[in-house]
Amino acid sequence: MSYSDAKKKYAKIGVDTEKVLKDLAAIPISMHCWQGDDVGGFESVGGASNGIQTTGNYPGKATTPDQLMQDIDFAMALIPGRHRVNLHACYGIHKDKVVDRDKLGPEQFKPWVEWAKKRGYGLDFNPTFFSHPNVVDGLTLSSPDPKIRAFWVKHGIQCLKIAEYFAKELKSPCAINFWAPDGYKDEPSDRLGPRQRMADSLDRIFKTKYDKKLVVPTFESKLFGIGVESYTVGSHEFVMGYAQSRKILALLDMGHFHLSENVADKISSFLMFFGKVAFHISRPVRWDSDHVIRQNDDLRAAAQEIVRMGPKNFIIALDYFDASICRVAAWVLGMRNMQKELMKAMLTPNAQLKALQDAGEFTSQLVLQEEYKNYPFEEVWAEFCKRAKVVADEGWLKTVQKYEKDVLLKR
Ligand code: RNT
Ligand code: ZN
Repeated sequence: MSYSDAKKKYAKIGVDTEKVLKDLAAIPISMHCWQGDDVGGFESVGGASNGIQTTGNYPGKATTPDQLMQDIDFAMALIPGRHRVNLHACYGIHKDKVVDRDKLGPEQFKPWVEWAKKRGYGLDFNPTFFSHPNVVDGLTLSSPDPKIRAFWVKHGIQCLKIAEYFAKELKSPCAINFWAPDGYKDEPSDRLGPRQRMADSLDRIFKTKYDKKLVVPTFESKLFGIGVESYTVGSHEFVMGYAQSRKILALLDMGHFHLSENVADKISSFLMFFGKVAFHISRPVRWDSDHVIRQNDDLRAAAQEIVRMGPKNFIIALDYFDASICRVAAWVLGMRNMQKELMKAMLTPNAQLKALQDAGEFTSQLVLQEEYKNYPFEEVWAEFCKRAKVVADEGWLKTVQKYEKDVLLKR
């Protein structure tokens, strides 16, 4: 079947494929720099710790800023559309001495901004509340030690400044996501105190002046972590309550809920009460394992909700890190999978299905939901890639494998 045949078939069910091609091209996805080096960053050679865990030892990872930028560029060239890059504070670029987290500023991120400007990427940001000796007894913003809290508060404040710098320089609002690993391995005797301290620390951070049009803070919840099995300070309820009352956005990470929970179902409620939804698209396998996202039912359901409620109301960021496979391939596959699921959702006559739901026509709804899954998506995807001048099929893997042989394995 050709694209024009597919276009006709979709037109019969009221779907305008040309509009889909245009709309999908306008959805930026924030690609996480940390898939490139197992959340290592450039401060020490120690790797990720304090609630972040990667598994695998695949060769070729980026160990310098130039390598990481080069790998991101390589991946982006195989992904249709224009996208954003999501940086973490631990990816600051330091001259001779590493500047500690409480003193970071635009200076350490200048090369990233220059690079992003040249390439046309927007930048998003994250303070790094892990992989640092000031994570004491697993706590940062909620530590009972005021000095530890002060250190992390200062870090948060500096990060807001960096986010504002990104947004101003690149003329594009910067989403800055706050996630802290704070929690306890075993049952605490005081569940309230750490939460009060975390709320107070965050209040001190957000008291800083920042341009609310340019800097968009989001706050991410989590159910548990390895070594933090019994209690997380930033639980779902805590984050919802804090974000709602302070008028910032809450962020949903697909790996941060009980595995039987339907994360997609949460989106409509978030949208109603926050106006916008921030997302970490991830794939938990038995736990918050951060596997590369697949075209599975969870991703499909999330993409459907995003499309039904209008992609403009979402901040879509990827968050996974697999160190057991080629890291560049992991980026390309995940980004394309996200786009494919968004496209599938856009190619669905959502208004028609909604009307069937409202009319109580559940048989037709079920049958059509299933039958539409087999419409010629592939041709529309191929057309999308053709117009974006990237390979539509698995041919991109060979390109990555050549890059791996010529560049990655020589590191
Ligand atoms: C951790 C959170 C958090 C991190 C990144 C690196 O469980 O998902 O978003 O993955 O900040
Ligand atoms: Zn996350």
